[in-house]
Amino acid sequence: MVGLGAAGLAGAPSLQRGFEAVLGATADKDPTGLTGLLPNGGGFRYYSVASSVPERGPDDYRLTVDGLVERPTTYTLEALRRLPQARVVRDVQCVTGWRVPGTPFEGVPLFQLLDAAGVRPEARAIRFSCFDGTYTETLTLPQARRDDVMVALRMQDKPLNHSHGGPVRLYVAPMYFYKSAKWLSGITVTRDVEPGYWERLGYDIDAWVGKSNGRDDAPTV
Ligand SMILES: Nc1nc2c(c(=O)[nH]1)N[C@H]1C(S)=C(S)[C@@H](COP(=O)(O)O)O[C@H]1N2
Ligand SMILES: [Mo]
Repeated sequence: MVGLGAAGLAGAPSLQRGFEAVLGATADKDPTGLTGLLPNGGGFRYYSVASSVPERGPDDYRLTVDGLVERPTTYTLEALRRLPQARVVRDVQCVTGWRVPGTPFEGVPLFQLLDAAGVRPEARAIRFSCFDGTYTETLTLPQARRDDVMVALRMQDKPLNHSHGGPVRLYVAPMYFYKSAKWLSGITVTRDVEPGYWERLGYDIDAWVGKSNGRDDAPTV
C-alpha cells in the first residue's frame, strides 16, 4: 500500500502539470480527479495534492486541538485510541463521481474533542490541517458537532493505512470525500470559516452529498 502510494506518485508533479494543461477546459469541473489516476483497490482511488507525505505512527503522530478553546490539547495516537469510539457505515462519495458503498469508519466523534477542549463562545468554525504540509479543510461549528463527523482511526475494519490518510484522518460522512482530510494533524477552532484547499479552487464549502457542487445526483463512475 505504502509502496503503491510512493511509487505511484514519483514524478507526479510534472505529470500533473501536464494533465492540467491538457485538461484545462475541464479542470474546473474535475480538479480533484487530477491525482486520482491510481486505482487503490476496493473501488478507492489514491488522492494526494502533496507529492510525498511522511509516515507517522504511534511514536511520532500528534494531533493538536487549539485556537479559540479554553484548554488547547495535544493527543498521541494511543491517547486517541483510549477515548470512546464511534462507528459509522455510509457510502463514500468523491465529487468526481466514484463511490464506495457501505464503508465502515471508526474513531473519536469530533464533538468529543471539541467539548474536551472547551470551545469559546465567539467561535464559529474549525480549520483542519494535515502533516502533508499542504491540505486544509474547514467545517462550521454546527457541522463539526454532528455525530457522523469523526477523527477516524479505522476504515474497513482495519487501522487506517498511510495511503488512506493514516494513522488519523477526518471523516465527514454526509459530505463529499474531499472534506475528509487525510493525515490530520491540527484542529483549530476559529472565528470564521477559512476555505480549504479545494474550496479556494471553486468547490463548495458546504459539500453535502447530492446537494452541492452543482450535482443533484451522485452517479457511479
Ligand atoms: N491531506 C489530503 N486529504 C485529502 C486529499 C488530499 O489530496 N490530501 N484528497 C481528498 C479527496 S479529493 C478525496 S476523494 C479523498 C480520497 O481519499 P483516499 O485517498 O483515501 O481514497 O481524500 C480527501 N482528503
Ligand atoms: Mo475527491
